[in-house]
Amino acid sequence: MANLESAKSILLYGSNISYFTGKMENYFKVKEVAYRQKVLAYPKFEKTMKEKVGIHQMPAVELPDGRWMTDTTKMIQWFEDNLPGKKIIPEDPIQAFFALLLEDWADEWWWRTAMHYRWHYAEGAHFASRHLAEELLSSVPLPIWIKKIFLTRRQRNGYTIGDGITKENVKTIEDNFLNLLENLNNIFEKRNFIFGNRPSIADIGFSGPFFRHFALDPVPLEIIRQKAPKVLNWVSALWNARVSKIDDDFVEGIPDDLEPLFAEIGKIYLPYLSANVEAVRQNKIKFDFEFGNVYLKNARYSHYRVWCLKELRNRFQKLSEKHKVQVEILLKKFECWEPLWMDDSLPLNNSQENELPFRADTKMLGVYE
Ligand SMILES: N[C@@H](CCC(=O)N[C@@H](CS)C(=O)NCC(=O)O)C(=O)O
Repeated sequence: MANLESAKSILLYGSNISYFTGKMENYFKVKEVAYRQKVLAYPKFEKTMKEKVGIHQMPAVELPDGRWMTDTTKMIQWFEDNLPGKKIIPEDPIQAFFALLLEDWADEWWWRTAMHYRWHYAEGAHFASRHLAEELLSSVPLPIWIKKIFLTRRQRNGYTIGDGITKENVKTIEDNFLNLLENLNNIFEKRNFIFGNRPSIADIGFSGPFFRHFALDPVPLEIIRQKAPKVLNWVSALWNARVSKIDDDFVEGIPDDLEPLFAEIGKIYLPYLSANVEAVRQNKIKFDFEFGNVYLKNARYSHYRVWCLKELRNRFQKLSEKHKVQVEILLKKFECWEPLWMDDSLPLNNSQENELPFRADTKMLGVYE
């Protein structure tokens, strides 16, 4: 077990409105890990991160012993292994498998939608670009209005219109979000968190898109207030939850009301991961994707998400034979089984991401590297 007891606190480097920094903060809060959030202005932050972990992205964590870490998924797994106390990854291997699948979906699929609501609408773009200009670009000697224009263009070209969203498909992206709200609201009408009255890694995963984006940015926040108020309760409940003080256990098995979420993963997310595999294999930086009601035009490829798919498969492979049978039955029921195994081999780079969370090989999307 790593020595985390130290007079020096854990440092969390990242913006106060960042998706993955918000996810890490929710994890630290729920587990009562003392941390100090710190902002290193650009370009210093980028340079330091590349030196320390190989790539630049938010957040980074600096441990009391001076080691730096990156990637919320692998950092949380590392902390779960190294922190005493109650775990947020369920002990039941079947639940753990599905909770981690939800985390992956929350991290990778909902990013584009979150960026869309923030940067497409003027209210979101004004608020976020001003915040980031003052928070991250304080040492750049330019007027704030130029920094705002630069940031808005950077985010749109990288993550919204530059990642598959067009005038024609914008409605489908927003409908997909409304559908998620309905499904989540339905769950939180019955219990506080996704797997019971106790938070799990699935809730922490969803704090990424919700805590610093959907429940903060003006346009999606108003939609949630009107259409899914229980989801707003859940955002605050998670931020205020302390696992050490919760006696409730997770519910048994996989609750029926999670089925619509897994059906979406089978219908859209896993086929999307597969289309991404093909794009990476062919070295196509941009690719089109169409499935059900959702289509993307010139979505950005991602080497990282090929690795995400490998991680999902590895988790299945590591299950005992008995649990494999049960998980396979459920994956088939949710129509996730076939798309999970669609591609025979995965185009991964040699030992890609093997050193996470202390060293990373690729950013989440192939842009601004
Ligand atoms: N897989 C990573 C993703 C981290 C990530 O992509 N963070 C965003 C900000 S929330 C970022 O730093 N993007 C890099 C950029 O915009 O250049 C994790 O889980 O931490």
